[in-house]
Amino acid sequence: MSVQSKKEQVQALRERGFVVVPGLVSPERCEELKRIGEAQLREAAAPIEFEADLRYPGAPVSKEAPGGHTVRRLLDAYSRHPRFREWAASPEIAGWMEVYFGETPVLSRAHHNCMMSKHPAYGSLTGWHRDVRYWSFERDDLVSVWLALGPETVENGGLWFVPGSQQEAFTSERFDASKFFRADLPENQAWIDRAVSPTLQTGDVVFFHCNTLHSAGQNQTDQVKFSLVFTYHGASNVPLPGTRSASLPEVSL
Ligand SMILES: O=C(O)CCC(=O)C(=O)O
Repeated sequence: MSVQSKKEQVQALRERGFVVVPGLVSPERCEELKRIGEAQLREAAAPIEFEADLRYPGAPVSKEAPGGHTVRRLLDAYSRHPRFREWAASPEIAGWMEVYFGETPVLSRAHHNCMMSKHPAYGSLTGWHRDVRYWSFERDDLVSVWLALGPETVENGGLWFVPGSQQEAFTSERFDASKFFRADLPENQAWIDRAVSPTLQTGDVVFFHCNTLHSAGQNQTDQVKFSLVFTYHGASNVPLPGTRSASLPEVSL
């Protein structure tokens, strides 16, 4: 398979709503990032989002229930460790985002900005959604970068994406009260039927648009899955004042 140029990758993202760039990060660097994540998981270093906070299907019903302290996200990865920060603001990511946005890229610390951990027991599944559902910017044009720190497959709860869904103007009735895309509607099911789950190897990166419908299953293996995830927007697309999106200082690349 021929290697796509950055411009081709950006074009693929525009057309399909996501693009996988294989082997962008070396196995050694991934191993180091994963080890930091494992250590921080052991220390349960705050800020943390627990599975029991969200209670998606498969999650413990409360922090007091068995598995109640299963971590879903080590939050504010940017501030957690210099190695996380280096990746988030690395020249390869800054360069990629500049090609996409055509202006100075900015890292949002209010969204994603986390080490995702999906645990074999008590790790939940995430229904169909658009990330932008709770985000507030002048324009719905943000891109997230998902770095796989180990293999990601359907078995261990890898991501599913609906190609082309980022361009569709779905009305609000197509989503439930929590803004999940309703799988019970036949017209939605027709979209969901097109979903694909790209298998990721260690060091592969998925770039995906904030409007792309995606979901992920539970982890059916016996290993915790780690992924480092950051979100970017163009400098002119500012977070709306007073919203959660504007709640943390941003990082201009
Ligand atoms: O890994 C998962 O369960 C899905 C994560 C996701 O889609 C999200 O955080 O927006």
